[in-house]
Amino acid sequence: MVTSSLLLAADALPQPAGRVVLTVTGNIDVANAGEGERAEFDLEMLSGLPQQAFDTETPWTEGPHRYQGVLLRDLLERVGADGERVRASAMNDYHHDIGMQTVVQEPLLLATHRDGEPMRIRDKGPVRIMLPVSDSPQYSKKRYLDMMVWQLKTLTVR
Ligand SMILES: Nc1nc2c(c(=O)[nH]1)N[C@H]1C(S)=C(S)[C@@H](COP(=O)(O)O)O[C@H]1N2
Ligand SMILES: [Mo]
Repeated sequence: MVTSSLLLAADALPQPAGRVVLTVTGNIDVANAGEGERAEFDLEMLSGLPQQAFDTETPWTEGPHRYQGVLLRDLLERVGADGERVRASAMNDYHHDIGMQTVVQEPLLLATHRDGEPMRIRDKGPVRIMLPVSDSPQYSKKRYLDMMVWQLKTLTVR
């Protein structure tokens, strides 16, 4: 990729000390692995980014829970992502493409904590894309439910 002023201005990413829970690849300016191809995050690095939280019910859980993490848009900004869409791929074969306009407009959260606790793989973590379903009926539509990728592993910016 061509060196841009964005790259010069961006802070380098540290190396993950713990298990890598999320990898960002594709059209990014800030990387820490694979000869500048990948940005790898452990839980502590994700927790060190600006945190957002909301309480919401979901079609899959009983009662409201508090989800906390970094907004997808803030994470993509941190790695200098530039593209039309981002592919969210899970540990299983599920993946879903989210347009960059949706990323900017909607409060898509990379939830790492539920009710203050890290989400285990069996809780559909350690990273799950969440929306505040209780805040708007639109988030219960298939278009949005499909974005709530659980056991998220990789984000690819295209
Ligand atoms: N990793 C993963 N995330 C996923 C899916 C999936 O199959 N795998 N299904 C999507 C769909 S279609 C819906 S409706 C919601 C809820 O799926 P669930 O009912 O299996 O929890 O998760 C979304 N996220
Ligand atoms: Mo679905």
